[in-house]
Amino acid sequence: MTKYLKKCGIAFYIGEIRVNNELEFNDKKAESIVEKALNLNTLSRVETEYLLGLRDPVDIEGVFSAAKRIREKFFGNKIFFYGFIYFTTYCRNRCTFCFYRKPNLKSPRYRKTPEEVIKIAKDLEDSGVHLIDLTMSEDPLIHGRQDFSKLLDLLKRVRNEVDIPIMVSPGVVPHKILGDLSRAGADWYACYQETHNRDLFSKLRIDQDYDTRMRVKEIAVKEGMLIEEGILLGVGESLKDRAYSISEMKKINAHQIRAMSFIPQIGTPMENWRTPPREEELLTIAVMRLVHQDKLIPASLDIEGVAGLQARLMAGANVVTSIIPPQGDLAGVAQHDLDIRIGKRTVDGIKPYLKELKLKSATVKDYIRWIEKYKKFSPHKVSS
Ligand code: SAM
Ligand code: MD0
Ligand code: SF4
Repeated sequence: MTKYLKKCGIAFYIGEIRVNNELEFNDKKAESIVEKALNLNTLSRVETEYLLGLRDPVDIEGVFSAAKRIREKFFGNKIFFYGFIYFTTYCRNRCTFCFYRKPNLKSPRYRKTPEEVIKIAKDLEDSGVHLIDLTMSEDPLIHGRQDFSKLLDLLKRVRNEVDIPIMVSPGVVPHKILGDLSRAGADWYACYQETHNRDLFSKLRIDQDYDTRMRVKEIAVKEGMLIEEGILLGVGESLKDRAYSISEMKKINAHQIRAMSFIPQIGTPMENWRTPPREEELLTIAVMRLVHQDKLIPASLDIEGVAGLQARLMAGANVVTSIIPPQGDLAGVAQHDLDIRIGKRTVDGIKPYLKELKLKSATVKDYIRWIEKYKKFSPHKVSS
């Protein structure tokens, strides 16, 4: 990534794009749309698509600068960190983009014991993360048998052992289980649609139902959890599709929204696809910030590792996700081993990159305050 992000005085270069605090535009229409967002007005889908289509580095730089200003307005210079625990990689599904799809013999398969997960969660908490993300593939031992007791027991045990919020990313679960997850201590339910184009969805998430995957997020909110929604970039979607997704995320009131570049995976039907230009992910993050101003937007370490972190933060992201301890023998999703073994996907590994941008870690209290503002009911108490 240093190939396209070079530090140079106070400005940064991403490809040809200079990132600083100037709000300069060649395109007057883009400028007026960005001003509308800076004045806290909601952008239409057409305006969102217009910004996503910008290609002049000067205009893109202007959008990044505006996104950074908006992040500062709502979050100051504080960034949140998420620890990632992918605790079972066995999956019953066949998503075409995913390394862990059932028929793939090339992906590492493992199931971590509850004791292993608890140890990793505690270590992550000690290292300074603000949240533990318990992620699983749709493991046939759980989803296949529709027996979620293992997941609920694990969640309860982790809840008892750590004092920071918890996200679960278990795939689609029955509605009744969402209430159980909430009561067992899950603050967040993450479930990414990948796209809001139904035709494309059916090509990506083979034999899965679009409406079921949307509805489960609605129920999760009713059950008191915050929700994360996300899209993949470079999987055959148009700019219109991306803009539509950004508006659908607003419609469901997602509290955290993400865009991740598709990374081709060996042994899958999409292994020969190209990964999209990174500039597109950065512009999508920035436009998401303009539209979803006060929400959480990840800079995932799972796409380019630490090398891609600063560019995503400069585009307006405010959460570093996919922090993985080196000792746990754990995998990432899109980059199953990038930077993990060498200990760079850790809180200590990323802090210097934040410091260079004059950003810093939020406190756990800051984070809990944020989620309490949006949660219907919360077990977390912040004194003072
Ligand atoms: N199995 C659960 C599910 O599908 O909802 C949760 C984990 S799933 C592995 C998490 C997310 O990783 C997917 O929703 C997708 O957005 C992302 N992902 C998977 N494969 C990817 C790839 N090749 N490139 C980029 N992102 C990917
Ligand atoms: C990430 N690999 O944050 C993780 C994952 C699941 N909730 C998150 C996609 O990039
Ligand atoms: Fe399984 Fe999730 Fe991968 Fe789909 S994205 S194959 S559900 S792990």
